[in-house]
Amino acid sequence: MKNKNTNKKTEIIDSHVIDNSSKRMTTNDGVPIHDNNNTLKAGERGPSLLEDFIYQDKLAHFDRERIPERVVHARGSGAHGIFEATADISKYTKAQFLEKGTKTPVFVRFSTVAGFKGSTDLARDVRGFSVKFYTEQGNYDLVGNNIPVFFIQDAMNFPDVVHAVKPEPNNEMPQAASAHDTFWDFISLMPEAAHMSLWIMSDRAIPRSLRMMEGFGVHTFKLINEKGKATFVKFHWKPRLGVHQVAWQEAQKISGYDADFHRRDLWEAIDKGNYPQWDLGVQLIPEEDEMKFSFDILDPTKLIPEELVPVKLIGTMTLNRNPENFFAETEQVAFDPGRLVPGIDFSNDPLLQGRMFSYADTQNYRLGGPNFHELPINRPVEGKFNNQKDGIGRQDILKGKVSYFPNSLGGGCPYHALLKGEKGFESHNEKIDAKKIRGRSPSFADHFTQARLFYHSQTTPEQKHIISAFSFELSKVNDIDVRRRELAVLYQVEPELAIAVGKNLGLEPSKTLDELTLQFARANHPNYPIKAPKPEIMTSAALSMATKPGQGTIATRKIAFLVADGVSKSSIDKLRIPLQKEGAEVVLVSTKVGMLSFMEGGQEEIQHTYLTDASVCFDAFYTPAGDSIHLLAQEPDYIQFINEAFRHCKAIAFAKQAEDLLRLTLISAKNIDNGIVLESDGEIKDRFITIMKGHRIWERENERKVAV
Ligand code: HDD
Repeated sequence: MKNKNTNKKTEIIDSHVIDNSSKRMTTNDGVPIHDNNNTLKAGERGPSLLEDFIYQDKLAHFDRERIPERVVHARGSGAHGIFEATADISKYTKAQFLEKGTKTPVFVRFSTVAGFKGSTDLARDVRGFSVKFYTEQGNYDLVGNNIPVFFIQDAMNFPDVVHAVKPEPNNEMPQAASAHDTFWDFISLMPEAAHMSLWIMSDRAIPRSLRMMEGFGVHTFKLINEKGKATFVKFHWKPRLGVHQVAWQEAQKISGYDADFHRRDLWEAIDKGNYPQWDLGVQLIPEEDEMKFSFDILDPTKLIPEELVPVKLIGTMTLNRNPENFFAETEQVAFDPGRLVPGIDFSNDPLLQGRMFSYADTQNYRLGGPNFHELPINRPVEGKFNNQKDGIGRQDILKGKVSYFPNSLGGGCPYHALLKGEKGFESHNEKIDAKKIRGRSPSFADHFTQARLFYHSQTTPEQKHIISAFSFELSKVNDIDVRRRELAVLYQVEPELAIAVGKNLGLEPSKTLDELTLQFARANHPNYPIKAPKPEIMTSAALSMATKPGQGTIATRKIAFLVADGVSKSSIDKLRIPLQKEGAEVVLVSTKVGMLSFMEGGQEEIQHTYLTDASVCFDAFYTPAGDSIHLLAQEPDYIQFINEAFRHCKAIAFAKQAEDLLRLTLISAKNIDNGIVLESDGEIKDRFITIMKGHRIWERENERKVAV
């Protein structure tokens, strides 16, 4: 589908789009090219000639096609959209784009952190959730993640955590994976990482879709109102499609079948007009309440439980347009949490403070110089006016002879707001009276209470997945001391968790932290371990994916109808029509591409087959009636589809006539459950939809020792 959704920002993009159709080929200088197949040679069998500027023009550009990939978050997918502010929060902020009713163009980039640019989408990893708001008062970037806390408290440790998780320097292995020695060596020595390591070992780290994950600004920021008063704020993105995951075994298989699974899903959804939406929420904390909690709100390894400060929804973001060109837009977009618009300010979170340097610095390197703001994707919608000039790749043509301030020759322009009694960005007038110190606040020293809160807030299946994930990762660690050290950390979070993981490693967890871990912790907090303050709450429903609101929809979920020639069209439509009414996507999977013949006569085109597609890429399954069932009985990949669906706790429906096929699968009378929806028990439709809304049939896991 052609990009039809336009806004002030996409108009800028569109003005740079080149359309080659019906154009004659030229060199970069616009010279028409006569022959693009042959180099210029001295004779038919002779050497090539240096004067072949057409060849040189082509190759010199090709030789420079690659730019450095992002040092982290290299793998990403982007989309354009619109943010609409829906609530009046003028009491708290003067930010123009947050004024109720204001619509602001956005560009969003989702990413994985550790893998290279070409790595799988399905890595167990944090997902980046970066939003560039092209506001009337300049660009504002909310550069967050799908996990509300971070591994480390101080930006000084950022290169270290990244080096630890990236492939090991001697052999460049493993790709896009944290299951290796260096990562767990680092994590086990940094007790502050305990909280985030639980999140990353939870299902949050393997989303079903980029459209089905939450986003968080992570740090505490400040909103500033007209009077200059500050209110602390945490930002949340709440997906309208609920928060869903894939199973780890599925993730590994999907990586083989379709390493672009998330990228494709986002692209196709937008292309089909299924525009994903998120509500923007804020947790507002009056300045006076800064020290009110049992944790420090400036510590990025802590979240503010929604039970303590509810999330107020203030706007909605809709992604409604795919990029025209991946490189020009998704690759060249330059995010920077260190640049603000009036109405928003930083807090003193030491991780956030450190980020202010890193992003602009990395863009200068990655995008080759200081003019990356002029790339179409990065240009502010109302333009930029200052005396900065020249530099590599400069595109703007500054008029006149004045490029300094103050000036009289240019009429004093561009003027700064103050001179004309207008308003520009003003930093919050915070009073600071302190001694310089290279160290950490004692209020940052409790590393386990919130990790425990997170673990205790999970449902039983979710806890099982966490145990499985730690067991998987630590089994891949070769150094036994690292395994032991991490188990000791887990014991501090929750003894049961450590014991369960330890069983899978054949180790008994130590009840006390390893000496080396203590030594590092004491370097930051000399009296470590401290007595942790009493937490306000012991569990928080908002931390579990299973109990999230908005889970009750099956819109855009993919349901495989398993067919072959001779299938009954009426049996298909009996379920296809009601599922489509719910917004779900029905995909016919057959034995071959081309035309599928129906039992009743007539045909339909098939794009998906047992050869090209895999069970793990779908959410639910239905085998309709018809003569097709004889063919399916002889199709091992069909049986594999059903067995995998069963293994991964998904809903599977059978038309009455197809129920016989069950005999060939792992599903027996003994293990049949309410996720196996049989027509012989009555109308399928309602039961199937209800089961799908629950996402998975978790009871199936109870039968197994190790979770999916
Ligand atoms: Fe970062 C990229 C998110 C801490 C340094 N970061 C980057 C991206 C996201 C985040 C989503 C990808 C942006 C894009 O799509 O282009 N980073 C976070 C979050 C953090 C965080 C949520 C903590 C709460 N980051 C962080 C620290 C530093 C950096 C402490 C350095 C001091 N991050 C970078 C970077 C990157 C980056 C090296 C790599 C590519 C880029 O900036 O543009 O500068």
